[in-house]
Amino acid sequence: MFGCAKSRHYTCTDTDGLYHNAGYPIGVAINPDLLYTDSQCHRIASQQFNSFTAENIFKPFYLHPEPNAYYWEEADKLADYCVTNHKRLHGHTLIWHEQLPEWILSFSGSTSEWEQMFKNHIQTIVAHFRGKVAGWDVVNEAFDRDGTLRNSIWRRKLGDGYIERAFRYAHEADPNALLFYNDFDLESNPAKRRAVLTLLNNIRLRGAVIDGIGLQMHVNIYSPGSGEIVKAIEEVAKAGYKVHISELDISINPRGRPIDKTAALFQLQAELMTKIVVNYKQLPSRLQYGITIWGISDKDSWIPYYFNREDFPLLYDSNYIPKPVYCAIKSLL
Ligand code: 9MR
Repeated sequence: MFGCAKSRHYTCTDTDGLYHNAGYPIGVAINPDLLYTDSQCHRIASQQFNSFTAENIFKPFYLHPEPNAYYWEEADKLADYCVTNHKRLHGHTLIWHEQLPEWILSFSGSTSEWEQMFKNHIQTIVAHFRGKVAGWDVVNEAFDRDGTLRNSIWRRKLGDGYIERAFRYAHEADPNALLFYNDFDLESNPAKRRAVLTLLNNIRLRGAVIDGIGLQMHVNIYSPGSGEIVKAIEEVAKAGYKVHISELDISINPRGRPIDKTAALFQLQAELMTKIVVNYKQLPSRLQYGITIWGISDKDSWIPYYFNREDFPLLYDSNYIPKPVYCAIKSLL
C-alpha cells in the first residue's frame, strides 16, 4: 500500500516489544477473532503490548445478552489468555449508551427495578472478573460536547446520580480494581473536560472511589494540536487522577477525502505521537496507567468502517509492517 519511495521511512524493526522500553503499560485493543486466528496479529499483540483491552467483547451487548444470562465464554478465554501470558486486562466497559442489548433498551421496570438491574449488571460482571481485570471503564461517554450530561437511557431511567452509583457499585464488587471514567474529545474540548472533572471531583468529595480518567484520544494529524493534548493530560493529572490514554489512534484523513498517502502525512502522524508519548512520560509514575492503542493494523481499525473513508491511524500498516509512527516512539516510551 505504500510506494517504494516511502519504504525508506521504515527504519526500525519490531523484533522486541514496545512495552520493554516503557516504564508504564503499553496496551492494545484486542479483537479475539484476530488474536487467535491471525498469526501476525497474535505475534504483534503478544510481543509488543503488555496490557489488553477487549475492543468489543466486554461490552454489555456481548456479556449480558439476556436479563438473567451472561455470556462469559469468550471474555473468560481472553482473561485466561492474559493470565497465562502476563498481560494486564483492562475492562471496557460497564455502563455506556451504545452496544446495549435489546432487553436493556426495552426494559420496562420501575425506577427501583431499573436500579436493581443496573446494580446487578455492574456487580455481576465486576465480581466475575475479580482478580483478573486490573481496571474498569465503569462509565463511558456520559457527557455531551457542551459539557452537559448526555441524556442516555441510564440518565433518563436512573437520574443524574447514576454515575456516582456506578462507581460505588463497582468498588463494592471489587475493591482492588482501579476504576475509570472514559470519554472522547476530552483532549480537544476544554468545556467538556472541565465538566467531567467537576463532576468526578464532587463524586470523590462525597467519598466514592474514582481512580482515573481515560482520555480516549481519537485524534488526527491536524487537530487537536499537541499543546491542547499536553494541557489535557496535565489538568487530569493535576486533579490527581491516573491518566489512561485509552483508545489512541491518529487519523491522517479526518476529512474523508481521496488521499495521496505521502510520506509527509505519516511523518506528521509520527510527530504527533512523539509529542503525546514524550509528555505522558513526564507524569509521575503513580498516575501512569498506560497508553493503549486502539487496534493493531490499519486494516482492522474501526475508523475506515465507521466513517466510510480511507484512513491509516495505527502503528502497523495492513501488511503488519511497522510504520514511521511505530518507529518514532519505539525509543521514546
Ligand atoms: O472499535 C469499536 C468498534 O469495533 C465498534 O463497532 C464500535 C461500536 O460503537 O465501538 C468501537 O470502540 C469504541 C469504544 O468502545 C468507545 N470509544 C469509541 C470507540 C470507537 O468508536
